Amino acid sequence: MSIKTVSTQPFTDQKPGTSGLRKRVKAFQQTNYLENFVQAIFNSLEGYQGQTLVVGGDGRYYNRQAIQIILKMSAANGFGRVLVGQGGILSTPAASCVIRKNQAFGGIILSASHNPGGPDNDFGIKYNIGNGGPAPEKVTEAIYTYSKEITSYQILATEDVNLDKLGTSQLGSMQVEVIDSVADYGDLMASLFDFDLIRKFIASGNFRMCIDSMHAVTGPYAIEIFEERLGAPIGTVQNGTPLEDFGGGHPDPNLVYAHELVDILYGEGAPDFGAASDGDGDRNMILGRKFFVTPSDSLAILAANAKLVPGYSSGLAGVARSMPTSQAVDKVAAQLGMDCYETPTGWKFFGNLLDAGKATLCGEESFGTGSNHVREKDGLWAVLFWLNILAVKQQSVESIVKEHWQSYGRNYYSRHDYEEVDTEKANTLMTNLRSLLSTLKGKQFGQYQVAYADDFGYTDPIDGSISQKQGIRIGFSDGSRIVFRLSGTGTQGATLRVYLESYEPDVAKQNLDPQQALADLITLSDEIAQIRQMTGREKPTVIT
Ligand code: VG1
Ligand code: CO
Repeated sequence: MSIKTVSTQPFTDQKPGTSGLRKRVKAFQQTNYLENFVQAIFNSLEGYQGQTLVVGGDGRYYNRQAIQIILKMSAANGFGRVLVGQGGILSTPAASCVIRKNQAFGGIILSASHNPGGPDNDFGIKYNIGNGGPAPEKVTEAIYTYSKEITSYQILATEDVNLDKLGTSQLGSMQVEVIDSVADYGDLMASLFDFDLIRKFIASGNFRMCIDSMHAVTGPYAIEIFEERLGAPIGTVQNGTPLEDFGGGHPDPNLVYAHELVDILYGEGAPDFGAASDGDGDRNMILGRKFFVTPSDSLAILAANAKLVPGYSSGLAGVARSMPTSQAVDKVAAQLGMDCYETPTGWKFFGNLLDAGKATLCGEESFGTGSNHVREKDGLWAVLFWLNILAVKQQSVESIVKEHWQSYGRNYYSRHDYEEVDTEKANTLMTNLRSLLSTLKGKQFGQYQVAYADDFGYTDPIDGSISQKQGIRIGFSDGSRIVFRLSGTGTQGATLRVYLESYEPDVAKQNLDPQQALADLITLSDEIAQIRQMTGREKPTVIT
């Protein structure tokens, strides 16, 4: 077994986005493309010789090949040990859990999350640091810099590792340990939630649920946790076998892509509770019988009820949400007298707040919720949190949400996505908006008066790092908002996201369809940003 030094040339497009580097599989299959990026990660790190690295992915097409390359490169670059999930499988939150539990130096997660998989679709890779969370911007920038200067990489010339057999083997002077993908994560969940109570609740027969893993990574996790540990009937988890192309589906848990689950929860004899997760298991969608819980409301409701859950019974240090996420959780924080932080989009911005003990729960409008138990958002954790609350309160999902609105008011919320828009047009739309900002304050549009208009900038309260241009916000005097930003996870053209929010304290007016409640703001967003004209689109591709 010898270490080979292979000469290579840089690619210019290896800049990590909101959550790592995401490209078409075909891009990753170019000679040296993956190798360059992995070497750029290693080149950006210091002090990892002899240390432990965690590697795993969401099981999509190219996962196994990529893992073999990463293992051989880790050995050649001097890591002491790699922990890899069996079959190459580790959900994003489970990888975070394994990094933390084993005090690993860091981890490499292979996923393009909610993007479709298969030979003609997407693949992704990201680096997580020793706290288990996504690398902060200063690390991703260093990786990008190294990727532009790279001239060679190191790899061990050796056979592939058997990823399916649990146990330890030797790769040069590095140990490879194939670990159970679910065990550590399952134990962590059991330590946070009242599994006995949830088991009794499920066994009572008064409660039925359905979990959709969308043929993505959470299948084995959900089967072990819900069916084996909590005793839910076999078949509670549907689409529970991870497939390389997710069965041809789009593993994004929202009302559009998780339609199979939606049809069940809105159909005849619907169960009481439904949930779905995304490709890599960090997102969740929560449904009651004929009832959808918006992710922003879900975060607020978890925060308001945290004391009912053993892992959070002593209260929360604070909460944090990404800027475009609705302000529902702010209301809870104000009432409970805790701090609420507003960060840019992407989980990497929560890491410092969690490490410093300033926030306990965090969330994003994009179906992501999590806590200080790991450093990633966590889909099944959110499902278990809901189950724990339901088991304690013995109420329906709908009545819990409606009671919440009665106490705190309702934040009507919706996101409109315009996918695969021409990149130049999308950039022009944003530039035009930016140049309007200084003229908007105080302007009246129908019933709405602009209270502020800016491009969101964030200064991390812990390390002082600054992130600019994180989304354009237009806030109105009645508390409603429109936010515009371009996606940092797409792989084709640009995706414009328009986030709309209004606040309704009057219980009598809390039962509108959000699209209806937000209709004026939707019209206004087009008037201000000229969306239809600039994108050439009559309507959004996806509304969540
Ligand atoms: C999207 C979401 C963001 C989320 C990110 C990664 O990013 O809006 O909230 O953190 O995906 O989620 P963007 O830049 O496309 O808006 V995941 O589940 O891909 O790891
Ligand atoms: Co994800």
